[in-house]
Amino acid sequence: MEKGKILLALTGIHPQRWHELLSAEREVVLEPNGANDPSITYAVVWKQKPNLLKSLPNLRAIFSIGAGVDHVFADPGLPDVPIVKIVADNLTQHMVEYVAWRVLDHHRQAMLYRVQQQKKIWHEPPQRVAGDISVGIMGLGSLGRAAASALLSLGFAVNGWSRSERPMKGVSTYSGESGLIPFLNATDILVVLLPLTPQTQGIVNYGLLKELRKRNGLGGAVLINAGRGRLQKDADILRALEDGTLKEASLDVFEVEPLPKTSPLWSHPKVFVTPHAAATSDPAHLVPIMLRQMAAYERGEKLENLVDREAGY
Ligand code: NDP
Ligand code: OXD
Repeated sequence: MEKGKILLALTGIHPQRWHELLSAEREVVLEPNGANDPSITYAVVWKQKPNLLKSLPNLRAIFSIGAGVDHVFADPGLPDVPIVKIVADNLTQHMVEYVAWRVLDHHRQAMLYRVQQQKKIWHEPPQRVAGDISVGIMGLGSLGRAAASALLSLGFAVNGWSRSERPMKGVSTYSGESGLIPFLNATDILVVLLPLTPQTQGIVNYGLLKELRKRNGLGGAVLINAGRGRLQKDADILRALEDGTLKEASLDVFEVEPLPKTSPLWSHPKVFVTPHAAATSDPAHLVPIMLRQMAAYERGEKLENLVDREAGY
C-alpha cells in the first residue's frame, strides 16, 4: 500500500503541535482544506465537521485523538472505514493519577479539612483505612483496569462493572444489566470511566446514585466522573447532594462543556470541578503511536485498538 496523506480535522483543539509532529513523516492537510481530496487516506480527528469525512473517496481509517470516540460518531455522514481509538501509556497514567488523587482526597476527607482550616478549627475526625472502602469502577476497559490496579495497590477494595464479564485478580467484577444493582450496592465511591454510547447516555442518574452504599466509613456515597458528561444528569447529582444520597462528588466532565458559568456545580461546597482535564491527549506521546500504526497498516498489518461500530466504543 502506498504512503497515505493525512487530513487533520480538530475542533476546539489547537492543531499546530499535532500538525508539526504528523508532518515530520507524512503530508498533512489541515481542515477546512481537504474536502473531496482523493490523495487523503487517513483522518486524525477530534469532533470533525459533519459529512467532511464522507467526501474523501480514498479514506482508509479514522484516528481519534482521544480515548473516547463519541465525538466521531456524532457525524451523521460517518464513512464505513475502521476507527482507531487511543490507548497510550501516557494517557492511561494521567487517568490513573486523576482517579487515585480524587479517591484519596475523598477518603482522607480533604473537603472537611479545607473547611476546618478556613475556620481555624483544630479537630481530628475518626480515621479509616483504605481497605474499609469499596471503590466501584464503571467501565473496566483500558483506563478502568489501570485505575483498579492502582487502587488495589493503595489498599482499597475494588469492584468493577463492564458490558461483558471481565475477570481481574483482586477485583470483584460484575457485568451487564443484571450485575449493575449488586455492583452499586457494594460500592462506596463510584468512579465512572464508561464511554458515551446510546446505552450509557444518562446512566448516572438519581435512581442509580440511590443504589450506592451509604452506610460506610466515609459517612456517605461519593461520585467521581471522568468518563463523559452526558453519562450523567447534572441536575440529578445536585439533587442527590442536597438530600444526602451523595456526600461529595468530583466531576471532570459535564452535560454541557465548558460548564456554563450559571451552573450551581461551580460553587457547590461538596463538588470538586476540573475542566475535562483528567487525562489530556498529548501529541508528543500520541502522534508516534498513530504514525506507527499507519506505517504498519501499509505493510499489511492489522490496525490496533479498533472501535466496535456496533457497540459504539
Ligand atoms: P475502553 O473502550 O477500553 O473501555 C470501556 C469500558 O466500558 C469497557 O469495560 C466496556 O465493557 C465498558 N462498557 C461500555 N459500554 C458499557 C455498557 N453499556 N455497560 C457496561 N459497561 C460498558 O475505554 P477506555 O477505558 O479507554 O476509556 C473510557 C472512557 O474514558 C472513554 O470512552 C472516554 O469517554 C473517557 N475518557 C475521558 C478522559 C478525560 O480526560 N476525562 C480522557 C480519556 C478518556 P467491555 O469491557 O465489556 O467492553
Ligand atoms: C478522551 C478525552 O477521550 O480526552 O481522550 O476525553
